[in-house]
Amino acid sequence: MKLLVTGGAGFIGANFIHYVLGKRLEYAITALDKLTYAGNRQNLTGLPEDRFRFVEGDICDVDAVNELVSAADAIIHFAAESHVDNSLSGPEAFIDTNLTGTFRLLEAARKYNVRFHHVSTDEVYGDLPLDAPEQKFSESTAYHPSSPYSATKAGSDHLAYAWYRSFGVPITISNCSNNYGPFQHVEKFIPRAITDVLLGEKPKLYGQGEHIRDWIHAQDHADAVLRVLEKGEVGETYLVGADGEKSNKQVLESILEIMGKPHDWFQKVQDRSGHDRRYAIDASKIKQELDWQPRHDFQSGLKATIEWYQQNRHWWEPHKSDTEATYKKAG
Ligand code: NAD
Ligand code: TDX
Repeated sequence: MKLLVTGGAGFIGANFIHYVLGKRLEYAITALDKLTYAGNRQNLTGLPEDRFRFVEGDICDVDAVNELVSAADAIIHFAAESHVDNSLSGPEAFIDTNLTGTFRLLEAARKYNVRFHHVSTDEVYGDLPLDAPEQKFSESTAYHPSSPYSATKAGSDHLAYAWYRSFGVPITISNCSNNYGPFQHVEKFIPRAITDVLLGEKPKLYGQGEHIRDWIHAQDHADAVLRVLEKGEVGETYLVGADGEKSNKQVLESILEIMGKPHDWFQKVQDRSGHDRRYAIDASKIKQELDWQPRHDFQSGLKATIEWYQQNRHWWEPHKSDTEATYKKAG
């Protein structure tokens, strides 16, 4: 099985490649990645040379995409501009990569009749109220994205489905909740907070910290994507989550406790514009139909993630000051 993995040098793409090459000895992977600020070639070291190849390139580049897709059995499409805050300060790159890039890949999949798995997010459904814990997103929830990031991801989901219905491209889609784990860029909440504490800075909580995210370890997400690729039904969407709902304040308190700081050792900062209140996934379909289960529990996964950032300062330290400068510039 020859996979083309887009965005393989990013957080979840890299976790997926390590997971699959370790678990499936009959698989070979080519990673296509533009190496934007979010991509890091170091995420893909130590992989078997006879089964892994890295290509630096853009998913919007028709020739590069056609050449790679024609040689693949399946595309796993992770590449995206992925950070909500960046989409508020500069949405254009999100249109280019998330919409035009997905379109280019789908056209190549159509031309060469290649299986296409589209990796998406629960943010396409908008948000849920804080005071209705019984409400969760499911495959039948209406799309209602709120940020430029989630709007472009929603658009890319619609393109994938349309290429199935209109042209018969064999697609599947997965919409996952918030991931954590090794290799996550320091712009995101959990790594930003961990690395702040490691540098002796108080971590930042947006608003009052009452917003809720549904956390899943990136390796559990990787396992779900592999399951959908191998057992999923073409044309179907699968929601992926691990029943990991926590408020941002609870997450921060757990990080501070594990790192030996007082539970109120954080600073409240200006809230995100249009901040989604709560995400929560009902993952019954993938559990029942594809026999998938998450394996990591949040507390031990968080502890291991903190240890990874403690042990890999060389990986994140060069990017920390640029990231904080970007936040400062955006206000
Ligand atoms: P990331 O930002 O860490 O990685 C994205 C990767 O895509 C980077 O390596 C980057 O260089 C590459 N890339 C960007 N533009 C490209 C282009 N034009 N051509 C080729 N490569 C390009 O993102 P992530 O957190 O790993 O997310 C991966 C995917 O999973 C995204 O599609 C995202 O929407 C989705 N997702 C993420 C989460 C999460 O919690 N992080 C949750 C659900 C779904
Ligand atoms: O410093 C911070 N302080 C803070 O309170 C940062 C960076 C974030 N936050 C809050 C905002 C969110 O409520 O923490 C929560 C998580 O923020 P992010 O890590 O930016 O993630 P989120 O906006 O929820 O989106 C993530 O999950 C869904 C990924 O970035 C997306 O790619 C994915 O689709």
